[in-house]
Amino acid sequence: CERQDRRPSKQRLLVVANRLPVSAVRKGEDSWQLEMSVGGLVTALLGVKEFEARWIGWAGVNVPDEIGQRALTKALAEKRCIPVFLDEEIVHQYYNGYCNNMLWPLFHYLGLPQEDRLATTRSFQSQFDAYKKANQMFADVVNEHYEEGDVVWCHDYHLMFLPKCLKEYNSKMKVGWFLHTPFPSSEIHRQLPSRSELLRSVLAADLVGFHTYDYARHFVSACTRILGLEGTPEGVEDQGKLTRVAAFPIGIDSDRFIRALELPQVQEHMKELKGRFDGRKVMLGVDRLDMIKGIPQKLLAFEKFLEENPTWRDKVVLLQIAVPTRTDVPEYQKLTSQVHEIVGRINGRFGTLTAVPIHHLDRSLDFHALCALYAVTDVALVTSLRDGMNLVSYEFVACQALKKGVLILSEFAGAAQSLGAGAILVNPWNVTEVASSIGYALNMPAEEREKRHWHNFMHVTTHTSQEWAETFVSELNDTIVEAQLRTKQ
Ligand code: ADQ
Repeated sequence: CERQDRRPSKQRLLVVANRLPVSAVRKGEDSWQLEMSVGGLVTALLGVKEFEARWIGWAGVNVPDEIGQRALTKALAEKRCIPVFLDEEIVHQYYNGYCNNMLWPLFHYLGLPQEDRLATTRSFQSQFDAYKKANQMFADVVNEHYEEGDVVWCHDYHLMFLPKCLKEYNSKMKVGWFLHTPFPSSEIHRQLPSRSELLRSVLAADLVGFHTYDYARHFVSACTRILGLEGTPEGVEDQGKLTRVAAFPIGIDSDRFIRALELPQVQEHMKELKGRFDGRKVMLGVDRLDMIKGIPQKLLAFEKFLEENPTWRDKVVLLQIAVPTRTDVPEYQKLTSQVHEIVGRINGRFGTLTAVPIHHLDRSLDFHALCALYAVTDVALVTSLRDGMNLVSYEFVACQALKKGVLILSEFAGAAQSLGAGAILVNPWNVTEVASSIGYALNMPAEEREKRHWHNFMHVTTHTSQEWAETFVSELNDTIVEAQLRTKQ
């Protein structure tokens, strides 16, 4: 019994991300309903089981009153979540403005905001001020809950200012920062008016991580070209302080998907889907409805394929599941209308009284329905214009042990570097190339499909989200020990 008490407890991990993994819906003055959110970060961090993890983030709602805040804090505590309360004005300027209108498009090579460039340039300073203020509010909450020895893991482009704020509170805090989007070429990053301040704030972290070696290299060259600092094989050095920079490719909890395929409710879904699409090959797209995912480009390629291959018209169906995101942003509303218009046109051109070539759903699917869909799919189409990694491609591979379907994957997704040998890589901007890849995938001999599938399956099942999180945190611990040794020398 005594021995059990002395057993080392799990290391405490404070995961700080803009959004908590749950969304809160108010049901009364002091009652809240919590729902799991959909997204890559949530999927990845579900795998963090080796640590005693707590999440710190915004719950996605404005809670101006104290009664509501107290009740929500209590409800979230049961899920090991700690809220940061942001008011509407801050959310508008920091989240909708600086994060989603400025950093998100820029980091995905879509340039500075398209709509009214001058107005955006004018509002830049107030948005950046709100960004810094919001990051400071996150830092305040982290500081309040921090205990000595904790590891603080900051996530994504929303929180680039956070490492600096945290180190100002406590220079001994172990701080890591990980970017889930691409980090663009330094030539793109240098367009940002706040380019230097952001880089310096990130460099306050002990360890900085990216999905791919290319993104890490872009970051280091932004630091050398814009800040004039020295890049070393380990990272970036500034006046004797080294910030480690490295690639940590994310993965999924592949066992969770593989196990789910055995569940009766998933088998039931699969049976229904097989019956519904009997005699037709199933193609699948699962994306958030975001411009980076290249959904219109995917649809145009499918249209071209149907145009050029009349014999396939009643033998193939494309199921496109698109979860709406950022629905209050005009550019996203425009994207939704554009997608609906293309789907309508294609179904009008190639549909019959009994069947349409595209089934498009504007909503998320529950986990079991998603697994069943992945499992019955013959060809998955991931055509992101840019994507930090893309976990949908991993999830599809994990569910394909029986079918050994084909993955068509954008060369601009980080996943192209890990699944490139098994997938058919395409340039999503080249509609002709994607259309002919669809034909190639649908006609691929079983032997080639099997070979490609096993290559990817091996990768997906050995490079999991759990391994990703453990590697990042142990690297962060090691980095700190090495830094302490260097100071002593
Ligand atoms: P996302 O842009 O959200 O993530 P992705 O990596 O593909 O993209 O993850 C999406 C997640 O949401 C997947 O787990 C998927 O199952 C789920 N999802 C998407 N559409 C869904 C739907 N209609 N119904 C149900 N579930 C759905 C960001 C970056 C990525 C990076 C991840 C993780 O943009 O490049 O891979 O973070 O770092």
